[in-house]
Formats: sequence, C-alpha cells, structure tokens
Amino acid sequence: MKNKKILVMIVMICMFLGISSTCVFAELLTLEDYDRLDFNNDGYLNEEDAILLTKKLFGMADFEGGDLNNSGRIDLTDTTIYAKILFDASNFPKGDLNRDGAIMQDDYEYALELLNGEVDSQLFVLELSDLNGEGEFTEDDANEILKIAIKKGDLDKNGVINSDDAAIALDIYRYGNETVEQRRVGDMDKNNIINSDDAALILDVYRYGE
Ligand SMILES: [Ca+2]
Ligand SMILES: [Ca+2]
Ligand SMILES: [Ca+2]
Ligand SMILES: [Ca+2]
Repeated sequence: MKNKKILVMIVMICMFLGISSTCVFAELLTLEDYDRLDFNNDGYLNEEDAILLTKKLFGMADFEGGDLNNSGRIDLTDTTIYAKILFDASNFPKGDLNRDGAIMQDDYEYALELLNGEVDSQLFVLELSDLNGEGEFTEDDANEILKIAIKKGDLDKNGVINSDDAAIALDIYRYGNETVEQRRVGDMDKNNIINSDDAALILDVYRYGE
C-alpha cells in the first residue's frame, strides 16, 4: 500500500515537471487508445495503469507497450504523457469518473464513494465531475450522473433492455467498429469482446429482469 502511494506520487511529480509532449488527444479516447493505454486490460484508465507504467520505467514490471511517444524506450516523458491523458477531462465523457469511456451505474457509485470520502482519488478532476457547472462536486452532480447513466445492455440507450439491444450486440459482433461506450455497455460478461454470448445475456435481462 505504501509502495503504491509512493509510485502514484512519482507519477504526479512527473506530471508537474512539465516535460513537453507532442502526444495530445483532442477528443474522446477511442477503443484503439484504450488498447494502448489500459495496461492491465480492466477497461478503466486509472492509478493502477499509471503505477504499472511507472513500474516498467523502473524495470519492476513487464508488459507490452507504454512507449507513448514512440521514442524506443520508456522514460519520464511517457509517464508525464500518461498523467496528462488521465487529467485531461476532454478525453472522457463528462461524468465518466472511473474513466472507462461510458457513463454507467458504477460511475454513480464511485461518485458517492468520493463524496463519502471512501476513496481518495488522486485523479479527481472537477471538470469531469461537476456536471451542473456550479464549480464544486456535490451530491447533485452524483444524481446528475445517475440520471444520464446508461444501463448495462441498453445499447440503443432508450432506457429499456430488450431484443433490439440484443440485435445491436449481434451487429457489433458481425461488423465490429463499436465505440468505447458500446463496448462497455454491451460487453455483459466483461471479456472485452461483444459477441453472441453478450446478446444472449441481454436477452436474459429482457426476459428475467436485471
Ligand atoms: Ca486499466
Ligand atoms: Ca464510466
Ligand atoms: Ca434499449
Ligand atoms: Ca463479452
């Protein structure tokens, strides 16, 4: 735990060193970006990934990728770029507090945990969290997140889970090209691919409820 805090601090310090970077994302991250940045493949971009990258920098972890500026090695520039990506609210939909690219029930739960002081997120960004734009993060913002949260499986985002959503899942399976949001909403068994299993699980929700 103590090690983790030290590593997070190093990442944060790297960020404030202000090393210039040429790698700036101007819009929402794509699935391709997630493939490149989600080092532990859990769907979320957070401290865990930043720690992994920092560990790789010190030779304490080995995984594919991390050379974000394609310099041929992992150095402080990469950790700086990574921190900048995490802190740039324009990379994520507003309200996506857990930075998985979709606003869902778990963002609301995370918002409540933040408000109750149950999590100490070094990655808190007001711009990402202050949905009603009053300049602070309050329970009202958490409730706003709940209002716009997409239900798991509701691929057409109409608030109802039915065979239409299952059909979209099958289309995604056939043709691919889904958005990050669709991946999070439609990947019912969380195995990072949308296929007929997910369509079947969506139909189960339709038939038997959540
Ligand atoms: Ca991750
Ligand atoms: Ca989210
Ligand atoms: Ca639906
Ligand atoms: Ca799946």
